[in-house]
Formats: sequence, C-alpha cells, structure tokens
Amino acid sequence: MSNTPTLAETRQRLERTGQQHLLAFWDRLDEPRRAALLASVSRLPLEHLDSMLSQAASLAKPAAADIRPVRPYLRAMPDAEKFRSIGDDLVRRGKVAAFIVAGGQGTRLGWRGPKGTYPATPVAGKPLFRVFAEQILAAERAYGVRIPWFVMTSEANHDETERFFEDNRWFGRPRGDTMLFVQGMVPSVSRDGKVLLDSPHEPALNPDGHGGSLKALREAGALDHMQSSGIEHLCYFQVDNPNVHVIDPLFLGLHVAAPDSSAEMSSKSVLKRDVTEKVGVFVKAPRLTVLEYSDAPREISEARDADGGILYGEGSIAIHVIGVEFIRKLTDHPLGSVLPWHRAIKKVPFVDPSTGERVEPAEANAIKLESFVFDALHEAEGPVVLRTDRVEEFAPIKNATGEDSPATSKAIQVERAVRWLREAGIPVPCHANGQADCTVEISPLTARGPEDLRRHPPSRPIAAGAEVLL
Ligand code: UD2
Repeated sequence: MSNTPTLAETRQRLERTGQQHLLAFWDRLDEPRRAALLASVSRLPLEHLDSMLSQAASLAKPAAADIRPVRPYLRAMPDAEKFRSIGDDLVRRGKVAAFIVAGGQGTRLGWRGPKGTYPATPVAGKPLFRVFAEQILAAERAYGVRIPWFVMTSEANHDETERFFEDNRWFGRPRGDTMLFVQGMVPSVSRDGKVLLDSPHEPALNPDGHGGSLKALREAGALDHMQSSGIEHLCYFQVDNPNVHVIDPLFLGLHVAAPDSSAEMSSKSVLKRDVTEKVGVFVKAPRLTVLEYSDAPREISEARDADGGILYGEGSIAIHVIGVEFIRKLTDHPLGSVLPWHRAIKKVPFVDPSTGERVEPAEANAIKLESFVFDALHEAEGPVVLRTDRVEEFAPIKNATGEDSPATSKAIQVERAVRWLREAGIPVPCHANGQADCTVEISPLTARGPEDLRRHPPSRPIAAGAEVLL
C-alpha cells in the first residue's frame, strides 16, 4: 500500500499551510499526474516553509566592525612533517574518504552535461571526473588502502553522471567503492511565499545548495556506511578544480592534531589574487565564517594591511575536511541540518494557477533557498584554516571565457606540472624569458608531486615546443 497522503489529506494540509493553489488543476489531470502531484506535495516542507523564508530574510551578515582577519596555518609550518605523518597514518588505516559535490548545473560554463564530464586537462583533455578518480586511485596505490568516493549529484544530472561512470568502467576502481547519491530539492516560491507550479502537476523546485550535501549524505545511508566501515573524515571538494589534492596528508594531520582543532571541520585558503576575485573569504566574526564575495562590504573586501596586502585575503577554495561525527551532529535536526538558509531572488517561469498560462517573468519573481556547506564552520569547535599555494591547488573552471575559464585553468595546470618537473630536477625547455616552452600534463597515476617524478623521471627528455603527457 502506498504511503502517499490521499487527496482529502493533502487538501487539508494545503489549506492549513496556505498553499491550496497547488491543486488548482486537479480536475484536469489524468490519474498518473494526480498521483505524481500528491507524491511531490507530500515531500514539500510546507509546515516549515514560513520559518525557512523568514530565517533566510533575516539572515544577519556580520557588521564590518565585528569582522577580524583569520590567522591561517602555512604549509611551511615547523610541525609540517609531524602533521603529514599523522595524516598518512589516517589514510593508511582507512579512516578517510573522498567527497565531491557535483550537483551544480555548470550554467556559466555553458557545458551541456554534468560539469564533471568536461574535458579539462591541457594535453589529454581528460574529463574532471577522471582526474579526480585517478588521484584517488593513485592514493589508494600509494597507501595500499581502498578510499571510498562519495559523489553528490542532483536530480538534473544524476542519471547522466551515473552513465558516465558506467561508460568509463568506474575509472578502473571497484564499482562498490564509488557511491553516487542525489542532493535534495526545495520549493521555489513567489515573493509572497506561495510555492510556484512548474507545470499543472509539478511544484517548482530548486536544488538545496551544497550545504544540502550533509543531509543528503545522511539520507543516502552514506554516514551509516562510513561509520560501520570506520571512516572518520571526509575530504570535501568541488567539481570545478582539477588541481585539488583530493587526499592531502598534511591537511588531514592538521585537522586532527592541530592544538586548536577539534577535528570537526577544517578548510584551505589561498591568498586572494586581487580584491575583486569572486571567492568567499575566511574571517572571524567572532567565530570562523566564510564571507561570500557578494556579501562582503567594500570596506572589508578592499581593506589593506600595513604592508599594502589584502587584509581579508584568505580566499576560500572550497576544500574542507569534515568529521563524520560532526556531520551526524549537524544533521540531527527536523529539517535535516542546522545550516541556515540563504535566499536568492531569481526569475523562475511558472504556471499561473488562476489562468493556467505559463509565465516567463521579465523580472525576478521568485525566492530560491539554498544552504552553503561552509556555514558549518560556524558550528564547528576549533576549525582551522590551512593556507596553501594557488598554483598547486586551485585551477577552477567556472566561466566559458576570461577569468576562471578552461584556458586559465589549463595554463595553471601546465604551470604546476612545470614546477614539479623543475623541483624534481628534470630539465624543461624554456623561452629566453624563463617561461616554459612546452605544454606538459602529468597524470595523477604518474606522479602525485615532485617526489614521484624524482623517483621515476620521464624516459625521454622534453623537446622544445612539445605537447607532452607524462
Ligand atoms: C564557490 C564558493 C566561493 C568560492 C568558490 C571557489 C559558494 C556559494 N561560493 O563559488 O566562495 O569558494 O566556490 O571555487 O559556494 N553544488 C552542488 N549543489 C548545489 C549547488 C552547488 O553540488 O545545489 C556544487 C557545484 O557542483 C560545485 C560547487 O558546489 O561543485 C560550487 O558551486 P558554485 O559553482 O555555485 O559556486 P561558486 O563557483 O559560485
């Protein structure tokens, strides 16, 4: 027997919550559409919607006067070796899993398909998902351990993502070591709090943001799975950054053993390129917070320190380590997580319940709610920030052209490869100005850093002007 509420129950609930218009087209619907409508209404958080909207509307942004800079750890810290070996030990003992959020639409890039399928690397044109999978595989080989990979998709791209992994035979890793699951959706509502209809039998929904990943991990059974297999920490990253070091022992060691950390959540930063760069920044307000670029008052984003550097310059590159126990704590909540809702006012096409006509609004007409994973920092005891090197770890692909585009990402990927080769003492052909005269890509399966290249140098020298895949 189905658990879907009946029409009468649904009608009562809609009346109680002021959303009766969702049944406006009931009489015109066939049976399958009626069933679909009842089922989707049953999943809407209608009883909580008013409080979600008013919480989002009143979300306090920290006042400039209350904001202080953070003091990050640096990779070249005195105890780096100690932390690295603590991190190595965690990975070796199977305490660590990888977690990518890949539910976004990649609209800015204009790629028709899940963003992880985008051919991102400079020579082989490897798709992003392959780059990450090979990194995980390389770490598994180096540590002699299996590292589960959790992949969050969205309703819009789940099937295609799964097919891509299938078609690529799970990138050479056992099928059971990758777990795909779909993030949640929340209703898109009119400015007066009415859930919009996307069609006569479907409420308009939008993904609940990467903050929804914590709830989705729990609902998909991933948390239980991690706890039963002894996994204690998740290495969180985004789909758009091929230079991420998915498994970073120094970062993991710092997360669990820094004197001021309680191993709940830790983050990486890079120094902002300039004051206009579109990354959130880590600040103290007074707890550790990411101030999103669109929310930062100018006196904060443009403030300079005594040496002329950017005062609030610790840019978030959306790389975190999150404790599994901490995720359980955050998701012990009737709405699935304690993270606050943010709202964005957007244009959302809808079916007008009074006329039955589809409206393509000329102006922003709707409130979309979403939550952000970095808001969890605010809840964490003793979160720490590790400042890392930009070229080494951040080559984002966000826009089709210009900044943070495939072209800039490839240039950074090549810059890192050249740097690794030079550090390993391998000659790289140069122009007169010292710039490398070659396009090099290093597969994660060849080297995870300069050390691997030193141990296994390329069999042939790199020729001037060559495109080389190592
Ligand atoms: C994000 C950060 C920004 C900075 C930057 C670094 C936010 C709001 N801003 O900017 O502060 O750290 O990254 O690169 O995060 N995603 C989902 N489901 C969703 C929404 C997003 O899985 O409902 C994923 C998406 O697939 C991507 C990541 O989250 O992997 C970031 O999403 P974005 O592209 O919207 O964030 P962006 O680039 O504006």
